[in-house]
Amino acid sequence: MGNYYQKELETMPVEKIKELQSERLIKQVKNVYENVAYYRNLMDKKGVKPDDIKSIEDLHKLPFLTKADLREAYPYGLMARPLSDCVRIQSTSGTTGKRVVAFYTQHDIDIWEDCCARAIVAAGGTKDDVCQVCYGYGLFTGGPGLNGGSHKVGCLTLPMSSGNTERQIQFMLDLQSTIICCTPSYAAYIAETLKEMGHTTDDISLKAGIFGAEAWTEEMRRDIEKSLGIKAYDIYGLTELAGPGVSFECEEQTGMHINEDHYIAEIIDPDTGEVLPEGSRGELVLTSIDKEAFPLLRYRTRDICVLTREKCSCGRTFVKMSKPMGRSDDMLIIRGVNVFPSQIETVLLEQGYSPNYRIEVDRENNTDTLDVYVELSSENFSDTVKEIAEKEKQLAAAVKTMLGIKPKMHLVPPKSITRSEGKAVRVVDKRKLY
Ligand code: DLL
Repeated sequence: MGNYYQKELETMPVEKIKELQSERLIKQVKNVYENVAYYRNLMDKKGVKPDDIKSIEDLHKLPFLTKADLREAYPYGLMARPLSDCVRIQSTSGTTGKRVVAFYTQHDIDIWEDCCARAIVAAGGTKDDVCQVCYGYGLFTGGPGLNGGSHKVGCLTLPMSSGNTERQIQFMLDLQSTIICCTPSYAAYIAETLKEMGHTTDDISLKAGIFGAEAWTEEMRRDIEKSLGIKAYDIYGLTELAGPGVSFECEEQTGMHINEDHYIAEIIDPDTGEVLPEGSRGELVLTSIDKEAFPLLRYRTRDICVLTREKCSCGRTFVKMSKPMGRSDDMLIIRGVNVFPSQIETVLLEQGYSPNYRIEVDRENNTDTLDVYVELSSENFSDTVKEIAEKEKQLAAAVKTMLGIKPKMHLVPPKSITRSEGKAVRVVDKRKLY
């Protein structure tokens, strides 16, 4: 049996969870129908009225929401509360066109932070811990979410944000941090730097890490656990649904418990939209049943996973999701940043290049690399090496402005990128993440 932050909720009998979900869903559907014209139109188009939703068994009748809807309704079109009731926004990494902005009332912040507190307590956190948060702060949800959760648990919270790794390690040594929260790739990088600085795990006091925001394998978990001398816990979430803490791992480390008092999870066939039975592999769809400002009903996460409700030794009754096993769209997560290949294409076209390009993603020394190969036009091909190097630099800067991360650009001779006879294969992801 484990430790809980909100024991009664986290260990509620499954029947009770379902009752609570039904009750909250009915209320939420009414609320959204009355207050969100965008979703009301979707429901009307599908011929569903709030009265048709009598329990969670009726959830499948509701229309889906997708990232495309969020874009269409940007920025205020999906809000269920007036702006004056909202106290915060968070957003996905600053990319034009595909930006997602989520709104929070104080109540929404509270439940989000509770979810993060549950994750910290499940990882063994108590008020005696020193919790070093090295997820990015700002618009990204990682830093603010875990920071709030850490406060709720009563840990001494180190709001480090990411980067400046030697300083991270200095604080870790001086303040004897016991819990670290960051992306798994940053954890691996911290471990490597610790070693380079001549330290061993004996010099640090870490006991647990809470890692998420990107895919990571069991091998990576074992490496991090060994190199930092900790137990590594997975945490999942997405900006649209608040941020980290939609689900979190307990000491069993066999999947992440979804906070079912706040979210209803379904698995669908990504091609047909049909709801699949428990245990099937498919796309995760989430419904936020008690959010006020930005409640999303049946939001398609595009993350492929499996749900299981086997008895867990930790005593929690919430359904578990497997690690995401891939995506049903072409989004890549590179150094923690969500990247759509089409965003890179937009920059290339804007800068006058051809749409003949190849994106290569790999991982070297636990850091993601991004290489973009683009064909020169026949006029530009005669440029000098210096001119070409200058163009590569400009293009890399333009991509950085769009994505927030800098690629290595390679301008290559015309017609040197293999043409495809079917769907163009523009992305080669050499990382073995799933
Ligand atoms: O990454 C929220 C977060 C912050 C989660 C800190 C955990 C820790 P977004 O930037 O909106 O939000 O990206 C969401 O990241 O749809 C998944 O594809 C991926 N993702 C998040 N957590 C995990 C995980 C945050 N534990 C997208 N394993 C999601 C694999 C993850 N992928």
